[in-house]
Amino acid sequence: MSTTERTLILIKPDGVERNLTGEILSRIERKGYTIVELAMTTPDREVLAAHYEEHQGKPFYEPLLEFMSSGPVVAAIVKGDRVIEGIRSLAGTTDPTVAAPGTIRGDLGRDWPGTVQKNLIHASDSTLSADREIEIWFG
Ligand code: RTP
Ligand code: MG
Repeated sequence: MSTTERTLILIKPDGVERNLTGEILSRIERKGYTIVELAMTTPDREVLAAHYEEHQGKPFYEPLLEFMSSGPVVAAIVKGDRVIEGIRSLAGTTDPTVAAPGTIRGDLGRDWPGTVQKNLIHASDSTLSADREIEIWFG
């Protein structure tokens, strides 16, 4: 049985603004995963509302959409063996303050008072979300 998967990653506006695009993509490539599509865009509300559908109504939803549309993001489709789980692991846990050292968020993420929005990277969390998110960002 093949375990090759595709996942959607976003380098969030804080990552692009801090010139960490190369560093983050490099970590993904060094792990052995392959970037198969790559785009830079400042997402509009419609794309973000679709992407963050599951979080609609939560207290952090509006600030999150505001932040995510505040500047360019890099979107990529990444391919590899068990890549969905693998990149979630590379990214580290949501809050960069407590994300494990060695992870993207743990090594590079900063503590922004009152929020964990600025955590550099998004990565799909299941095959279902990967398919859904790839469709949203790359059609
Ligand atoms: P992601 O979807 O971005 O990979 O991150 P995640 O699974 O680790 O986090 P999730 O719970 O899905 O939340 C999505 C994004 O919303 C922001 N967030 N802010 N309490 C808060 O202020 C809060 N909680 C979540 C983060 O940017 C998070 O990555
Ligand atoms: Mg999530």
